[in-house]
Amino acid sequence: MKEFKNFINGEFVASGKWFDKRSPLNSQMLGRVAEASRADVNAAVEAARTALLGPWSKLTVTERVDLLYAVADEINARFEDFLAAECADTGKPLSLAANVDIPRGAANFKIFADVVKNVPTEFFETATPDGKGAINYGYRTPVGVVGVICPWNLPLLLMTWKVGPALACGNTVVVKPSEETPQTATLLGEVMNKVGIPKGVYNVVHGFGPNSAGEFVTTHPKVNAITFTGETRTGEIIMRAAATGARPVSLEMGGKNAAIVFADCDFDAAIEGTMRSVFVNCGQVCLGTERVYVERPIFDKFVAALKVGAENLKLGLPDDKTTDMGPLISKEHQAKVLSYYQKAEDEGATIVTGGGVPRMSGDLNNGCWIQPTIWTGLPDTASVMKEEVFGPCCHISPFDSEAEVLQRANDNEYGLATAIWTKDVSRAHRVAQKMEVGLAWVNSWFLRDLRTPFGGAKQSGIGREGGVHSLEFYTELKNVCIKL
Ligand code: NAD
Ligand code: 6OD
Repeated sequence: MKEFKNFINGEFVASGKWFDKRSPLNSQMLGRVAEASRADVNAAVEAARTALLGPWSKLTVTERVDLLYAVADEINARFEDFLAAECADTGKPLSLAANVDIPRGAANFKIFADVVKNVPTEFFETATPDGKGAINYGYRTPVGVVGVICPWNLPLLLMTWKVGPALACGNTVVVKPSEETPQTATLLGEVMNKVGIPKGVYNVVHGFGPNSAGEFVTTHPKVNAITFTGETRTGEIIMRAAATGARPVSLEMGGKNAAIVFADCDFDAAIEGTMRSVFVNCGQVCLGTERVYVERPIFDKFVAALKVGAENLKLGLPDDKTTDMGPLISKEHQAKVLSYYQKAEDEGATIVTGGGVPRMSGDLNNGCWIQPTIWTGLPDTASVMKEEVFGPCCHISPFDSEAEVLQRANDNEYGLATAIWTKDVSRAHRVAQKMEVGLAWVNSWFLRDLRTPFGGAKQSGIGREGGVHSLEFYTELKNVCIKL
């Protein structure tokens, strides 16, 4: 039986309590995971603090960024190991993880190494009454030990999206991966040791949220800042924990994203993009579309085309090259998504396709499979129009005017992302600017440039990460004023 241990001060450790990690494909045991005790978390924070003040702080910026480049190169050298671990934990297709999760896991170290190496701070000359003047310059220092709390949907990508900039800025980290996806964060410990990252700079503690590693990390007084990705309700709890000690938080949280498809769009591109934004990763992407608004003249044609696309998706094993979609992450999440499928039906939806659990072969029937699902006919007040499902499903509604669709699309407590499909450039800008979101894509979806600000509006998040914006969270910016 495989064992996934905590990684504390450069050592793989377990203190006695274990929990099971099962495959989402068939619920078979994949291995057991060491649950970090409070003492383990204390040890991880202590190791991080010692490294922060010790060897990590002694490196020059060039030495530090060279090490982060080596981390990225070593992830790429062990590409197949990371790929196998990520697909085993999540059940996602190899083709997806090989193109998105693992390359981005490596790139997240390089981009932030480059930012830290190349981005200057500010400088001002100030006039003084004696005529001699003063100069001011900005000087960045690390915030300290950063607690990194991660979700399960893109485990390596989302964890390194935070660990990359944190380390580049000279911080040390204590990472709490999702209990559903322990493997790639653990494997990264081997990479850190191999390339010579000093002990204690990168620590991993496994476990759950309340009364477990998540709570122990976020309430620890020597964790100086907390960066979190996950559900909005969890983010609220973490924000409350961070209030003790007035510690900064960066929160990347849930969404209920709308796509807006105008009649003048490139129809095939809009269908291709919406297929991805609804169904990729089995709908488990925070940026994913769950509400589709289509201008009335092309509504019927759009619904028919998306139905064909959804019905052609092949559900299957990660290593089958013809697989388009894997299972949901867990039985618990499958039950949650199915409860929304039931609510949609109870609230009067027309089920265009899907709506249940597919028949699989053999022991796959014990897995967390779900049918790609499309609804029409619901009012904007229905549960699946308001609440995040986080599954491979969407509702499609017709609209008649730009003003109407803007009002309806914005009428939601979340504000993460949107995708706007139109050939009218002026309208594209107008609508993108009026959407109450952190990320607006026009004629595309999830097209990423890692130098750009990433984050959510309203209940989808607090703060922006990406490029220079990450420096705002992962450093203290000090002003040094020198009287000449
Ligand atoms: P989750 O909130 O259930 O869990 C996220 C992490 O928080 C896990 O590691 C969990 O163990 C930990 N946790 C739970 N309770 C905690 C507590 N009380 N104290 C400390 N830690 C705690 O989220 P999830 O189910 O893993 O992920 C899915 C959610 O994440 C969706 O809502 C999705 O939209 C969101 N998400 C957002 C983004 C973004 O960039 N905005 C990206 C990916 C996922
Ligand atoms: O691309 C990214 O940097 C990012 N944070 C993606 C988030 C996807 C959510 O599931």
